[in-house]
Amino acid sequence: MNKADKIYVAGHKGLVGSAIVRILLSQGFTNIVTRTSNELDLRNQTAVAAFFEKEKPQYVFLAAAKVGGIFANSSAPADFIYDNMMIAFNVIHSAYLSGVRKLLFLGSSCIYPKMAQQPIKEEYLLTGALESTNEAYAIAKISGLELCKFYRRQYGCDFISAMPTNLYGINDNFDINTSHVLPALIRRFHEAKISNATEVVLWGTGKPLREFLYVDDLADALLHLMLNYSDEIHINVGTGEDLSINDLALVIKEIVGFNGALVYDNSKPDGTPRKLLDVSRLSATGWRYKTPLREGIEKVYRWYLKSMDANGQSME
Ligand code: GFB
Repeated sequence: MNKADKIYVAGHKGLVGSAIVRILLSQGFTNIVTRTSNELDLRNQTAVAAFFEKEKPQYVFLAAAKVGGIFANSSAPADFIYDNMMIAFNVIHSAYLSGVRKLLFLGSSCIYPKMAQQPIKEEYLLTGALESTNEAYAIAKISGLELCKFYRRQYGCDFISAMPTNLYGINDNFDINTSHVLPALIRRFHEAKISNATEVVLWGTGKPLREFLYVDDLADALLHLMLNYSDEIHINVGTGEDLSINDLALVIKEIVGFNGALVYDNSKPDGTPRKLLDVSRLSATGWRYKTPLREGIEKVYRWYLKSMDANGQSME
């Protein structure tokens, strides 16, 4: 990939897409094409085909998706399967038709079988029942991964897939209902601190284990894979370490400076008990994550304090 090659980052305003743009700019890639969802609805096949025909990008990072935490996924499954299936199929097919040199598609660790052996190897995909709370999202993402594989097999497309673990970072979604756990807890503990609340309510039991990768480390891995990896099977991207939701909450509680109690609302789902990725395939290519969890959370909280208003909305 040359510095002047045209690179389309689909989903450039999101957590992952904005991190990909940051690293491309920092590495001197100057020809980056982006479109907001108002400018280009990736669910619209005709509009996507016309965009690719006109722009003819040489490389594509497909980071656009409808994403959300366990509550968002379980409350809007039809939207999650339809939007993510249409985005994946439209972009991947148009990339093939317009002769894109290389495309990177993003899965997610939550699409592995709910009770997969831990740590999860890439080969475990499609070997067991899915986690019910995000089955819709998982089927759409699995379809995207398989599409990349079959377009490589039949048409020789250099389309690769990465499988990131749970992500966090600046420019995340902090909405109390639709966000993932880490940003949700930053907001909950912050609001509890400034309102002198005596307790913070968390969902589930706090027992599930989760692995968290700082989003700029993910972006570094994705660029590394775009430059160095070309094969059918997807690649896990994570830290190889996990912790319980309760332990995560205690770290965030301390960083934010909240001194009240933690209370668990067992009426809310725990989701899958564990989804630790086996990252040995990625490690074998020479990549390793850089940002320790505590350092990453401190970075996000500093960003949150200067960037978010009282309603958890970005002021940028
Ligand atoms: O991050 P999260 O929503 O998604 O939930 P998953 C992780 C764990 O944190 C669950 C608990 O056990 C939640 O019950 N939790 C505790 C909370 N308090 C909260 C809270 O205030 N908000 C949230 N959101 N969780 C997602 C998939 O699963 O993983 C998505 O549903 C996506 O499709 C994502 O792939 C990466 O890690 O359980």
